[in-house]
Amino acid sequence: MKSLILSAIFTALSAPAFAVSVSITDFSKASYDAAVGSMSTAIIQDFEGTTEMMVADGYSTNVGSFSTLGGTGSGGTVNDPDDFFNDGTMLALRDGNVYGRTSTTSVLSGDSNDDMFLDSNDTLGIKWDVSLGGSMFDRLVLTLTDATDVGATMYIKVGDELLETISSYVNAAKKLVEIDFGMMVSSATIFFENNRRNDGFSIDDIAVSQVPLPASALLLLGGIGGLAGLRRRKG
Ligand SMILES: [Ca+2]
Ligand SMILES: [Ca+2]
Ligand SMILES: [Ca+2]
Ligand SMILES: [Ca+2]
Repeated sequence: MKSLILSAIFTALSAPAFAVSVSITDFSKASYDAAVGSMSTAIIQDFEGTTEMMVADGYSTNVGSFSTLGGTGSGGTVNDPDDFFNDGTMLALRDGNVYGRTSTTSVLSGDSNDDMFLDSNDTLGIKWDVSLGGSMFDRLVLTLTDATDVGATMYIKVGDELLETISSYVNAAKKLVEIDFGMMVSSATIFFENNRRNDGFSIDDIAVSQVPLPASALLLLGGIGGLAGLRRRKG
């Protein structure tokens, strides 16, 4: 009886205490603005201002770092001449139109020069270690373009939890992906995982909803400040 109760407690403790949810809808400026406009502080990464190149695993940005899920891309994406060295072993920052992948930023800004995006580069996919450098967040939005139009199935996971399986999107389909963590977190790992190589996709226009410090943390900071003041007076 006692062990039964204990195992029930352990089960309760090991089960997620919160529910992560994902929603995938068609991207438009209106749908994007509605999703991001409801964030009190949105930390943005649109890859503008970068230049075309392959990026090594752990490519670091203001919203965390990006790595390939492995597999060497060998499709036209990799083999077509472009203005940077590309052997298909890494993710790539790219511009223009790559087999249906384009920046979604130009749709939002109206500026056709906003043409950069992060490309899976025909590898098995993208792993994103989300981080705002220690700040808490509870929700995020990004655009996903040209996924699963040439036969791949994509699994979208947060940690080891499979949230969504997608397949058979049309060429160049632009989707708005919203992930709600259901609680404040300071880090999360998101996988866009293809079951095969050479069905490239891109992500762009990331917005992570930064959560303001809760009142208790502000009180704590106030306490620390108060202590420092006391020390100064003593000294
Ligand atoms: Ca190019
Ligand atoms: Ca395509
Ligand atoms: Ca962009
Ligand atoms: Ca594709």
